[in-house]
Amino acid sequence: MRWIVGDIHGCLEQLDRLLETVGFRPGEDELWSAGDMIGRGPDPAGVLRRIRELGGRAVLGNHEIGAFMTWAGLREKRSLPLDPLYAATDADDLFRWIRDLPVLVHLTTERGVRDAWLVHGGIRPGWCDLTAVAARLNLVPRPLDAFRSDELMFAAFARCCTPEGGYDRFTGDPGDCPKGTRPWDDYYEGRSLVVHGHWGRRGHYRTETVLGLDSGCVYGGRLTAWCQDSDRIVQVPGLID
Ligand SMILES: [Mn+2]
Repeated sequence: MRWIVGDIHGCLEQLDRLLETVGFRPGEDELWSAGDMIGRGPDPAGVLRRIRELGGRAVLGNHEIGAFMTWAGLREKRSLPLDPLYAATDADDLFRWIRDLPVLVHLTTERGVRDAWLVHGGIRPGWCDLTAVAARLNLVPRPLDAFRSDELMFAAFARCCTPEGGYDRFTGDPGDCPKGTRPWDDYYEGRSLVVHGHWGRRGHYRTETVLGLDSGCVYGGRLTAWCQDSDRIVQVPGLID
């Protein structure tokens, strides 16, 4: 079974509870994170280690990008909850792993269930050939300046946008998008399912072609996972202050 987990944000206990709830079998089942494994929550290093020890993978979220830029000396430190990660004895190893994570991934399957594209933020208007976009975004090794490319930033940061792909740091409800912008998925015309995180205020939702997995775990909402094989959603309670 392939499980895709929404924004974890350092909530290791909730991740472990979710894995236990779905009966995750290491070595047999496959684990993906929709990005923002870290940031805001209590145990960023623990979450990264857990995902790696289970052979899991992830797409880059904006919090991984920010943390990496800080670690690489390209940005000032902004987030105290990430201090334990920067101080971890295996920080170099964890950040090397983050650096080369993909941004846009086609999760194909031979089991007769629906293919899906996984991205943290969204699909930019005008991206028709997602395979070509993914080839541009998923560079290994990723050059440092690639972290600032317009395409990578959109994929990891956007919520509402203009028809031309302009966006700002809006974090509110989809119905309150700034003037001239709409949720990015309003412009999405592909037929493949897109699975994404990043929009905690929107919560878990699903349309014919889009599946949102960020249900605000770190804000006391829920941690949500989708099983691609069985098309099943499982949720566990989020962080309680
Ligand atoms: Mn995010």
